[in-house]
Amino acid sequence: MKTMTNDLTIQALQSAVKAADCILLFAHISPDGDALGSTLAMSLLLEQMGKRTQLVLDGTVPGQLQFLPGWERFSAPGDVQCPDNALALAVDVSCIERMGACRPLFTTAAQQAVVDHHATNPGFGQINLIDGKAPAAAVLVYRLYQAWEQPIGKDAALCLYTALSTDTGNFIYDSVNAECFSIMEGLMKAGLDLAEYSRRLFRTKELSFVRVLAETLPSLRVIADGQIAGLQTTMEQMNRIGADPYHVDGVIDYAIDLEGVNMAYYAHEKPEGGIKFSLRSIEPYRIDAVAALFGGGGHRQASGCSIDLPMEEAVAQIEAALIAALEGQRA
Ligand SMILES: [Mn+2]
Repeated sequence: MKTMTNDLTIQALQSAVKAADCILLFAHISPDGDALGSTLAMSLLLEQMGKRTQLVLDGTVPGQLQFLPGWERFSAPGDVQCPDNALALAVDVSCIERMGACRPLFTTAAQQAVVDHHATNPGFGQINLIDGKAPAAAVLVYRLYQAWEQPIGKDAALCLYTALSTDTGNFIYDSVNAECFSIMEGLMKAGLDLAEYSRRLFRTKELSFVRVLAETLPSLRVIADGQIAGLQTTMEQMNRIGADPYHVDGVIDYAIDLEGVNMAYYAHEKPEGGIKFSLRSIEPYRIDAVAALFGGGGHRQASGCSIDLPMEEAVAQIEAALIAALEGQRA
């Protein structure tokens, strides 16, 4: 990685911000809480410093995140004209392909910068503030507030909390460290309404999600002596419910959280045909190599891939690969 997370990078970013007339902020496709929360918190920081910002996104803001202050400010890349002397800043974007249709706009800007926390990020800006150990992009944005001695307002606190809590599974992933809680101390002091927003983020479900779940749970398959569980959803079901693609998010938990399960898959049919798989495993089991077998990727315990076959055949291939992986990894 041709990047460093140090004072020099933060200084270089500050100089680029000062020199720019306008800062275009980019989140990634299929935006999540961290992408949206960190981008919005970054724009609040820059505006507080007297800069003009524009938020750009290829996609829509999920309904469940439409409480984020400023969520409606995201524009489609086609609706944004790149101003002269603009700084393009990608936040939580692990590689340039994750910008989707925003990519030409990003590269057109006078200068490009990246603020991210994916260890695999190649550093696709001229300035790359990347910390692969940070559990969320929000951690880097918080550090910028501190480095640039800017106070955190109530809106920014909500954006940063949303980003940090969603990327850490509500503070339970391996990546959680003491810094998360010192950030939380700062956000609570800034007036974060934790009870209200933790309920919205981690308890409240959209009706379409519960309907997808109700359709999907009867498909539960448990194989390999209870160590592998799988679920599947077809497009016919999705269309009948009127669910959006993001309504499948979180369904995989019902497979991997089953007692005794070490690996899980969730097969959901894509609108254009073929099957998308979400894969999960429990430490010490790894799932990333299984995803890679089918041209996918991700993290050790959370990965994904696609197989362009009908449901039954795709599931048979994944199950065979999971059984082989389970046996290969058994001590
Ligand atoms: Mn993230």
